[in-house]
Amino acid sequence: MPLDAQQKQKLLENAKALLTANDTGEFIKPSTSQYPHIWNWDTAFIVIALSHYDIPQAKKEVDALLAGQWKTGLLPHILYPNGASDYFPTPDFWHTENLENGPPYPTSGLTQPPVLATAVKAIFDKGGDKDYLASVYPKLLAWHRWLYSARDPEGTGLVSIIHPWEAGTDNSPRFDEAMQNLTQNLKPENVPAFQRKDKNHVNPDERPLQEDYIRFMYLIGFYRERNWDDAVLYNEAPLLVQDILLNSIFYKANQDLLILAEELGEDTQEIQDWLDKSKAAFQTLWDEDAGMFFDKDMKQDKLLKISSIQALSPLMTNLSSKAQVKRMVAHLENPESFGSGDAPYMLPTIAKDEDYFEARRYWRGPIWINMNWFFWKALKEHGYTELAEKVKDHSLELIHKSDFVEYYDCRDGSACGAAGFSWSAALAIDMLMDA
Ligand code: 9WN
Repeated sequence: MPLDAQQKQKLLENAKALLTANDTGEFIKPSTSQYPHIWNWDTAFIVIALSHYDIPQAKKEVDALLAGQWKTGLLPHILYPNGASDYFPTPDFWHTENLENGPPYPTSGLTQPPVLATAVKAIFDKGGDKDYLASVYPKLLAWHRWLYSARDPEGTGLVSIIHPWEAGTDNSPRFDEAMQNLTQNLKPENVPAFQRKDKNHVNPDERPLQEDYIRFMYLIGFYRERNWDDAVLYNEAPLLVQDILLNSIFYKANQDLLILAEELGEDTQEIQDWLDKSKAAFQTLWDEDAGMFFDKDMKQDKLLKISSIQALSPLMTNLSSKAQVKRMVAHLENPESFGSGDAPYMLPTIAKDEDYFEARRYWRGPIWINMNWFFWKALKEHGYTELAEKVKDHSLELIHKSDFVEYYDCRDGSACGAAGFSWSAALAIDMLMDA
């Protein structure tokens, strides 16, 4: 049942209160206990919410994130401006502190989906502050340039991830095959010693498995031994995947960056070229039989055919044909896979009829509010108003029922993962305040 006006009002107040409660003074953290540092795309989602009601704070969050940018242009996935905590990996685990072209203070050496340009555009759309825009634009451009130079040096038009954490959907079955291949010959002495802390805060059945963590840490060990050198990493990375979600988000971000460049009177040719090339390259990921786009394992030159919600993420852009849009929307409506059926809530991150589906384990099935938010917006853009409203209503109902948690069980809407999760609150705010 969709929420009534009073329930929506209360939800909005609670969502704003959660962001305030998660404010450390320096930055708003992703969750009350599990994630006490800055995460890249989490901040962007928080900024989108703040752009509706607190522009100064929105700018402060953007600036806090950009303060961790590397000299190379890399905008890292985790920033530790507040030092170590009980989160693992700790700042020193990455060995990024003494790099010549590295960050101003310890950060991770990986990146995350580039939502930030879209968040900055949300700020600009509300206030039209050109001086502020001029101060952040070069940093956004530097990050986007880095994504192409470091993660697509061959000029395919699509960037590759070198660690599942860069996709933001860590243990998704989308990466199972590539992760298994990379570690076939993995020797224990090649895995840095580590102690997980994530299971102190969250039920282990809802977190990645130990074998996933061993692979995550193996990759970090591999890269830190190579001093996070971009060229070496791309050439030697044991994992190299053209990630469909990151590339869709990047395409959208470049469209937004282009609008911002025009506002500033900057030359837009470089960005336009990125968009043209990327649009053409996306078609290499389309699978006509499945009616969706798939990630590509660059090591095996092979599409990774998993029926995931991310496989439909090109919907958030205008890069697919009308026929492709129709095929993708049909998956969202299908009660057996992503639609509302025996498991009533939308949108599970892995299709319910996919062998890998696990209702409560992290990125292997549960509903994440950021994915719902992307599809709510995408469906509106493509004119599927009713379906868009349904995805929004489900998202707000889930939060009303089970609070602002990290992810939700599509069978009964129950809570999974970390409590007090900022982006669940932030994107509810955007859904509720959308004009
Ligand atoms: C590793 C902070 C982050 C999100 C990611 C989500 C999770 C971290 C973890 O939490 O990842 O980066 O420790 O599990 O997968 O998308 O940004 O909320």
